[in-house]
Amino acid sequence: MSTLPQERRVVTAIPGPKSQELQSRRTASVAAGVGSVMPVFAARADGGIVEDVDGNRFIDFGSGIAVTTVGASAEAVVRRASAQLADFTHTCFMVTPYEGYVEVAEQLAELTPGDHAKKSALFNSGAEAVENAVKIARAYTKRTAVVVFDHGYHGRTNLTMALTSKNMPYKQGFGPFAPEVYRVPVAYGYRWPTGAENAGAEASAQAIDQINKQIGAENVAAIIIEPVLGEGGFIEPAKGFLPAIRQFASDNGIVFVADEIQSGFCRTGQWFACEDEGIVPDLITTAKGIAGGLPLSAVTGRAEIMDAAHSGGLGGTYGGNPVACAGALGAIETMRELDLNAKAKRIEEVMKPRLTAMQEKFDIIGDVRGRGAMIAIELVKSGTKEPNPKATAQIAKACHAEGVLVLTTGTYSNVVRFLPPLVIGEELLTDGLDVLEAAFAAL
Ligand code: PLZ
Repeated sequence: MSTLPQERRVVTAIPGPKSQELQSRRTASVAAGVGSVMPVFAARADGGIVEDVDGNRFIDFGSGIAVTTVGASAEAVVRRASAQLADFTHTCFMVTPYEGYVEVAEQLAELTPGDHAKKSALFNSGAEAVENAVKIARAYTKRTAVVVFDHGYHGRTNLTMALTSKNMPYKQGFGPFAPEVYRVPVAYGYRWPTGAENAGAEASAQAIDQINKQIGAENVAAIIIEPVLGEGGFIEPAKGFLPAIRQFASDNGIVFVADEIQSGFCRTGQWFACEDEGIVPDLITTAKGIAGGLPLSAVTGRAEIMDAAHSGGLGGTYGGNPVACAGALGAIETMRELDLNAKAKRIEEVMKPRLTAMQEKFDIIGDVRGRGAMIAIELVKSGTKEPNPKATAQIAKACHAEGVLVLTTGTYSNVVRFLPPLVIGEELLTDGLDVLEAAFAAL
């Protein structure tokens, strides 16, 4: 860890003068389509703190959208990536391979669920991993259809926009989208019409019925699901839903793909979130937390499926870049050494009771959910389940002004999500929750 003090500190208005100056340069030179949650510019980040150019220190409840699980300047990541930078930055794995790529594939085989033979292919972004999972599943099954779920998010490229459910801001005006993508219901317990206790059985039956009736199971190459739906609002599919869908895929020769890009690598207190219901996916997509902030993603899965794509059919200039691979090996080393799965569970133990107590006090908190360090509250209008995106934006803004970096999410933009780095100190967690509670009290 660097020397960045682990304490919240607000010394200017938010944004401060230096950030404002950078913001005007940004507005003149950066495309308007690229947004930012907060108009403050980062100077340093480490542990549970992001420091801006004006010297404000924010408690990090976002981890750069679930990426800096080990912190944003973890010692092992910096050490290994720096050493690799000095040796060589790039050769292209498709030209002259290098050991780091192979080592990451070996680690993925060991850490992902299931003890079958596994292989991996590495890429740069989450969306690219998901696209490649589809390519591999199609090559293996010689089928074309892909099934995804309500509230699912899989990326911003053309195929992954098609896989993503929410129109604004991800898809509006950017079509036409890739064909042969079909969307079916997911067991969103809090909003399931007949109640959370029925959601698992009813939603899986509906999803399977739609696949059979509208697509034909024999035409489906892949079913892709996030074991905890991230951008959809931290929806944990109700109990029984994932096993039923997994079983249906097995029974029909469909490749079951777990998109663990947001939920993977210790985030939920397991190496992968699908372990909680004993799910063993055929393919798993990972990114984000895998490499301590460096751009890396992977598709890992059953060797016979992974080998179905012909030689030369998968790749890309930068896929599995050596510096990113070194970062991944450093991040995985840190996760093991600091037992970050246990840390994630501890974060849940600290956050959930506080949030549940807030729910009792503030009736606009309709639901508290998630596990490990992937926790969220869903905001509604008092006495209803009507989404409350306005209060959600107000709460986030109030937290930002007090030095707590929170993110929002959800199909209805009414969810405040908490994704702290797993190395965050407990005092910062508690301080951040105090600020959140004060924001609700002031609303
Ligand atoms: N699959 C499950 O969560 C990325 C997106 C933020 P990329 N989620 C954050 C935004 O607004 O762009 C994500 C994910 C799941 C795929 C992706 C895509 O990963 O690395 O952003 O391409």
